[in-house]
Amino acid sequence: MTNTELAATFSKIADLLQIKGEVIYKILAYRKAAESLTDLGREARAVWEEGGIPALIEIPGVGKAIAEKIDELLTTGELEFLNKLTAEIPGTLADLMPVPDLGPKKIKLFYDELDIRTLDQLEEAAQNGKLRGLPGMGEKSEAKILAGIASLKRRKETGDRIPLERAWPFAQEQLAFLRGLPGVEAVEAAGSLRRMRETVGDLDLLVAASDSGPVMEAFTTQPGVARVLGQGPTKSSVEYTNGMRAQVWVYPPERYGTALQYATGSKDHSVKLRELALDQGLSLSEHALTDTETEKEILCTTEQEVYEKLGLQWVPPEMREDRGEVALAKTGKLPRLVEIGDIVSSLHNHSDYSDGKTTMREMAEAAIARGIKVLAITDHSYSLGIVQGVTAEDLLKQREELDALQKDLGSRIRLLLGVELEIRADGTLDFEDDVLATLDIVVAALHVSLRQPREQVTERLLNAIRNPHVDVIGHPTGRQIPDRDPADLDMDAIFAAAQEHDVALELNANPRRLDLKDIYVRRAMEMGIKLSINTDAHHPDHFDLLHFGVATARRGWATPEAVINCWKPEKLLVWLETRGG
Ligand code: DGT
Ligand code: CA
Repeated sequence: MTNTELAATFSKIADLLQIKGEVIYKILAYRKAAESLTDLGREARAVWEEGGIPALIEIPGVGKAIAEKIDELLTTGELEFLNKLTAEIPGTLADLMPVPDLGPKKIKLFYDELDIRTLDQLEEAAQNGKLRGLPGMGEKSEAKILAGIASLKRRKETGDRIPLERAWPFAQEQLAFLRGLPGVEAVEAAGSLRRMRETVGDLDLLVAASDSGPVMEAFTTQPGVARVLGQGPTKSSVEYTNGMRAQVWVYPPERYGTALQYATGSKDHSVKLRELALDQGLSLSEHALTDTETEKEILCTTEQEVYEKLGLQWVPPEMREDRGEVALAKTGKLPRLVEIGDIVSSLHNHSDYSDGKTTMREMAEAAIARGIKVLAITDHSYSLGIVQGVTAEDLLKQREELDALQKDLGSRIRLLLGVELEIRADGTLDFEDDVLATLDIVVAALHVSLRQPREQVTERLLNAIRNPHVDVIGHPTGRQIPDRDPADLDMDAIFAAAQEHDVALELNANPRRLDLKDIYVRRAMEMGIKLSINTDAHHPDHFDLLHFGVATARRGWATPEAVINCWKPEKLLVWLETRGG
């Protein structure tokens, strides 16, 4: 059982307990455990295999009761507790929980009175006017439930959470729209988008304006809004026709700092801040810091002031996930995170020698225009059937062309010839060592047979890591957001091998990949493993995706020292050379 499956089990338990009417703290414990398992940088199974129940209890959000349940699930694949629960109430009722405007009490009522167990049954009953006769229900609430089901279906089409790849550009449009409204003094994305999570539930848009009314009016009536979920003086929510949702928060400029801090979250990060504030006799809210004795308000125009008043370093939004950042900010010891301006090398790119859209020259010129100092061209090797990949012979020709291009471009950029080396289904590599030895850089990657059993797919990657010519492992887990799951890799083994052989792991900046993901970046940092942030550009425009990779790296607390793309070119070249490939 994977962490995702364990988390899904605990979420389901939480939903069912809530429908049953269980006390809230029990429900929250299951939810917290589900969240924590989802965010865990390693498989709970590995933790359990190493140290059993006591080791599981060390996982944040996992207490003794939950640890015992994980133990049972991992041992038997089943959970007696859940079996008993679903004997009392149907497990499918949990599927109704995400319907907007429908709570656990109503779900229970419909089940008790009308034996409604599934979403389809609920929709049919509402369409046929069967709900309106029940206590507390009427035509209006029935229509609301139908609208809720329609909205859920719309959201199912877009996926439950919106990939950053879609949310980010759309948010930029919305920010531009808000910025253009009269009376608006500042606009910023907040919420999970500002923290640059790989998916977002909804957009949070923060506006500084003295008069909120006209902003709210313009926001909720703009074209593209399918329905208004709520409208108030400080906060309004809408659902767009594209299925996304957004809330806009409008605060007067003098309260913008506290509002931005609040709306950015994460909730858990802010809870820590509020505890700290209380220790200092202050209460922190979205409106102000308030002295709890005198009730005097301290207004903060900027977010920096909020952190400063609490005696903290300003915490970069990407770190605000309650993963230890508040304690570090207190002692002034936050790491200096990698920034986009630190990156001088781009080490995984394609040209028309494989599936890239342009020539090496066009890629080089686009790279120069973006201030890149070292550009590696790493076309796919031949066995990847879907693209026309390079053979050993092609590489000779490519080298000649690249040499000529280098002469032409002179010191404006340093060009490297590499390859994105296919790790075949049987674990062998596309080129023999003598061919690899002629290349400046080798990025090895999996593209085929990602669904092999764990041992087999892990062994393929380990074999590549052990090859002395391989410098970087490209998009290590092979996942794609939202619909391609990562290969079932033993990440403990991958990290250990990367550390031992000093191979860099890629953080592929394409927002569809973001692979390694944040929690794995964090582990790589802890283990002293080098990271390589690359856009995997197949077109000059793709260089502009770099910021997604940098943000994900920052979510994993990556420092410029750990990212080989930030190194001085001389240092990078020496590292590549001494690695033998
Ligand atoms: P999402 O939309 O699910 O990707 O995640 P967020 O983090 O954007 O969360 P969302 O949209 O529910 O709420 C936006 C922000 O509002 C969140 O980051 C922090 C703040 N917030 C929401 N609920 C609470 C709360 O109960 N307590 C505190 N302190 N802040 C909250
Ligand atoms: Ca949000």
